[in-house]
Formats: sequence, C-alpha cells, structure tokens
Amino acid sequence: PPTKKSRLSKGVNMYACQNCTPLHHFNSRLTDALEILEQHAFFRLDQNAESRALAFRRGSATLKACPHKITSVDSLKNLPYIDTSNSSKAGHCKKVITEILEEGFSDEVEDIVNSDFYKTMKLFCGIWGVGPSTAKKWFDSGHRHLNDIKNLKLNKDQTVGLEYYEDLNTPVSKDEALCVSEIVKTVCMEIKKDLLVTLVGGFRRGKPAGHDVDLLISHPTQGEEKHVLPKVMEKLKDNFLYTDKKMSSGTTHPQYTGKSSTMDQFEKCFSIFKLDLPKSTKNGNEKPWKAIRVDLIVVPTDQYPFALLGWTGTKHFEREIRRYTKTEKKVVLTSHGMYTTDTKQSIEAKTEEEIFKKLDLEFRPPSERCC
Ligand code: TTP
Ligand code: MN
Ligand code: MN
Ligand code: MN
Repeated sequence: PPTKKSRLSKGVNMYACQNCTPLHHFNSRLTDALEILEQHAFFRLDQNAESRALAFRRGSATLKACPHKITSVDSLKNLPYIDTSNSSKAGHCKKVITEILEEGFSDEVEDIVNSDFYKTMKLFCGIWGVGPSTAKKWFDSGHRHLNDIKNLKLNKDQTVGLEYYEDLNTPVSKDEALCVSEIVKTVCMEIKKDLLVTLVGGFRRGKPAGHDVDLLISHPTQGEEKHVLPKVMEKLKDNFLYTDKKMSSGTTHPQYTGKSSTMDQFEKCFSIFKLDLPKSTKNGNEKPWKAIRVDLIVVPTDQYPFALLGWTGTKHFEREIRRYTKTEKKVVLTSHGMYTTDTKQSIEAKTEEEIFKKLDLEFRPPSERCC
C-alpha cells in the first residue's frame, strides 16, 4: 500500500493517480486560474520553467480531486501542493487561491491573460508543430499576428498547421471523433477483420470535445498488427490532408524506452484528416469538410493494456502514475510495459485493472483520470 507520507487528510492524496478526479468538479474557477499560471510558466521557458509549471498543475490537480467547493482559506489546510506547511513550492498556489477567494480575482492572473506575451504565445502555440520555443522566438522578433509569420521559414507541420489553423483550433466534437473512428474501423476491417480500433485520449475519459482524435490499432494475435499501418494509410489516402508517419524503433521493450513521459516507440501516424460534414451543417459559403488532427498508434497486443493506459491520459495523470510507480514501487512504467528498477524483471498485465492492482493502486476508470 502507499506510504503513510503519501496519504494526507481530506482524502486527497499526494499522487494524482491515487485520487478520483472527475471531469466535472467543484473548483474550476480556481483551477482555471492555476492552469493559466501553469501555461504562462511553461511559455516563459526560463530556468525552472518546468518545475514552476508543474507546481501549478499539482495544485490544480488537488483542487480537482476535492469532493467539495473550496470557499475559505481555512479549508486549504493539509491539501497537498497547496498548504504551505507541506511544501515551500505550494506558496504561490496558495497566494493566488487566497486572492481569488477573498477578492474574487487575482491581479497576477488577470495581468497574464491580458498581456501581449501570453496572448501571442497562445496564438502561435495553437499552430500545429509550433511549441513554446519557436513561438517565443517569433514573439521576441516582434511578431504578433498569424499574418506576420506566413512568410517566415516554416517546417512541414507548421505549414499545414497554419493552413488549417481555424479548423484545427475548433474543438472536435464527440460525434466527429466517432465518425473518424468508424471510418478507420471500416478500413481496418477490410485489411484484417479482427483488427481492433480503440478511441483513447480525452474522449475515452468522457470529454465532450477535444483537440484531436487518438486511435489505437491492435490485433488479438501478436504480430498480426505488423505492416497494417501503411495499408491503412494507403486506403485512407483520399481522407488525409497530411500525414507524418513515425517508424517503430523496434526496441519496444520497456527497459529501453520511457525516458520521456510522452514519447513512446510505437509505429504511429500523426495526421490531418479531412472529415466530410453532414449536409445539415453545410451552408453556401462554407467548405463541406473539416480538417481534424488524428493520431493513429499501432500496438502489439501484449503491450495493449499499457498503451491504453498511456494514451488515455491526462498527461498529468500519466506523469503522476509513473512518478508514484518509480518512487513508491521501484517500478518503471511506460506505454510499452513495466519492469522493476533493480532486477529489470518485467511485470506482465492483461488489463488496465491488472496494472493498477500490481502497483497496489485503487483502480481509476478513465472518467476519474481527469487531473
Ligand atoms: P493528447 O491527444 O495530446 O491529449 P488529450 O487527448 O488528453 O486531450 P485533447 O482532448 O486535448 O486531445 O494526448 C493523449 C495522450 O497520449 C496523453 O496522455 C499523452 C499520450 N501520448 C503518448 O503517450 N505519446 C505521444 O507520443 C503523444 C503525442 C501522446
Ligand atoms: Mn502547439
Ligand atoms: Mn487527444
Ligand atoms: Mn493526440
């Protein structure tokens, strides 16, 4: 079982993966503010940017797991990553929460939201293929609008990212995600009738909308998933506006991977899908389709439960379950599998439930991983 230290009062635990974090919670006014600070810290790219961003995200995750609305500073007592008696880094979270509780808003957050820097970084980072370092370079060169960067040297992702900027920044609805999923399923059935297509990412957690569609492709027989992706892409070539295929490195044993919490070694395709819109939503001057970001990930069946867990998110949940696993269980967990840190002994699991069980974690269904 988790160490005593990791279990704090009020039922909110230290590791977000131990908590029940539903999509809808009681403290969004506070968590929205903390996540603006998180994003701003991340945009600044200065020293400690990552750990500062993480401190805000941890505070936010705590509030999301609180089974009641926080209305007073007193009730922050003992909350992990917020109560300053537990951690010095929590101070900034507490200060901002206190401001909002007492004055209704935080000057610091308002200043950030209204700043040229934050607004421009959000605009530029909304371009697919543009991360904070490129966005900041452009900001520092004086660029402020999408028009300013049209004539800059862009890579392939960024070029299409800019071309489909509006569509790609319009949320993907659950219906649209299901449509894409059905199209991919149909094509997979034609290739091999037992191929399995699973909608993961935010939609698996129950989000009504998302920024992309994440699909795992697997086959109940080990090895039968090989060579499937090029066939899927060939059959869908008229449905794609753009594809960026990533090869599998071949060394998918967890021992050799998992350096970063989001990079894995699966054969995959990051694409822009051209989804035809139903007639009812068409009007005269609108194009009859929508560009949608789609990720296709091919997963060998022995790694399926780990890939399912890894691609269901949230990113913070994944970071936390890996931190818990490493610190509390001396086990390395990746989207490919898990193994003990000392003896490199691989630990098998057939389902997500089994992974949680073997890690002595209470099972959290996807809808409770919204931290
Ligand atoms: P995202 O699609 O980025 O996020 P999301 O589906 O949670 O939210 P949204 O609705 O905005 O799309 O990532 C989904 C999960 O996939 C996330 O937990 C991280 C994981 N992931 C990997 O494991 N490897 C990768 O290479 C990438 C890009 C993501
Ligand atoms: Mn981006
Ligand atoms: Mn997604
Ligand atoms: Mn994705």
